[in-house]
Amino acid sequence: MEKTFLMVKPDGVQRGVIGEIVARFEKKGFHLAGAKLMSISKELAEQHYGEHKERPFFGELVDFITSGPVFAMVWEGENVISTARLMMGATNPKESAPGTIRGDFAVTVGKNIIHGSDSPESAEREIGLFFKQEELVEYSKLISEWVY
Ligand code: DAT
Ligand code: MG
Repeated sequence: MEKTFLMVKPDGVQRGVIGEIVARFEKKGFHLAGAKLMSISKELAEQHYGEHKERPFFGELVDFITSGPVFAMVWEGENVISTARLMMGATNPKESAPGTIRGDFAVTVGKNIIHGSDSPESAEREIGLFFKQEELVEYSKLISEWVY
């Protein structure tokens, strides 16, 4: 089954919306494969956001993502990568639709609450950066029969 990497950013942790965000993916029918509250080192932040290293906001982005704990997660499900991006909403909260996570909880692009992988390649890379194999749990739930 497809997996994606999602992360409640430091602003989401400080604002107390970890539970609401987890609840949205649970209620949708996706399957939680791993999760942890953690701090991100500067090195990990620079690797994670490597694709943006030439952008003018790169320094700010690294400072922000290392400014407090994050809640890192791996979720599983059919089309979970693209569906999670839809549930997150547009990168800039001024364009994210109400009903999406960023549309409901965020105001500015610098503090947009959640990260989600944007492709199968980035999901694999980001899961590998943040989680050891033994931190991902394989288990089944009877409810899956009512989702698929
Ligand atoms: P996304 O997080 O939706 O995948 P992205 O990969 O383009 O968006 O950018 C990563 C993060 O960088 C984004 O969540 C917030 C920040 N960011 C993007 N564009 C920005 C901008 N123009 N000014 C400031 N921060 C920006
Ligand atoms: Mg991105």
